[in-house]
Amino acid sequence: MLRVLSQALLSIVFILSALPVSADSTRVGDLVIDSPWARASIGMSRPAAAYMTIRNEGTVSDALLAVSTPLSGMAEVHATSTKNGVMSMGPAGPVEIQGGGNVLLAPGGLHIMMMKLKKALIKGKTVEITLSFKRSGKITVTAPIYGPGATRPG
Ligand SMILES: [Cu+2]
Repeated sequence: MLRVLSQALLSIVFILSALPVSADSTRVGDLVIDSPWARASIGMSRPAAAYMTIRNEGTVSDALLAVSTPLSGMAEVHATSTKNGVMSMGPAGPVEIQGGGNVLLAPGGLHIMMMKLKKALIKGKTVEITLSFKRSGKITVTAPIYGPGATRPG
C-alpha cells in the first residue's frame, strides 16, 4: 500500500515538473523565454536577427543587459525607430522587463542583432543565444532558424 502510494506521488511530482513551460520555453529565475527564433542570414556579410518573448512572472523588474552567440563575433539588442519616415536601428541599452510584464522582440521592433558572423545562419538549423540578465543571470536558448523572409515563428 505504502509502496503504491509513494509511486503515485512520484509520478505526480514528475508530471508537475514537466508541466510549467512548453517545449519552446526556457525558464531562468522568474523569467520565461518563449518561442525564440532567428532568420536565416544572407550569407555572412550581412548581420542576422533573432526574436523571442521574455516574460517576467515575478514581482521585481529585471533587465536584459547583453546577448551573445557562438555564431557571431558581436551581438547586441537593437531598438528600431522611425524618424521622418526613415527606419533606423541601434543598441537598445538595458531592456527592462517589469514584474508581471513581458517584452516582445519581433521584426520591426526590438531584436537581437548578430554582427560579424562567423558562420551563416541556415534555414532548418538552430542557433544558441545566451542572454544575460541583471537579476536572473545567464540563460542559453536554442532558436530554430527560419527562412530569410520569415516574419514570425513557425
Ligand atoms: Cu539591428
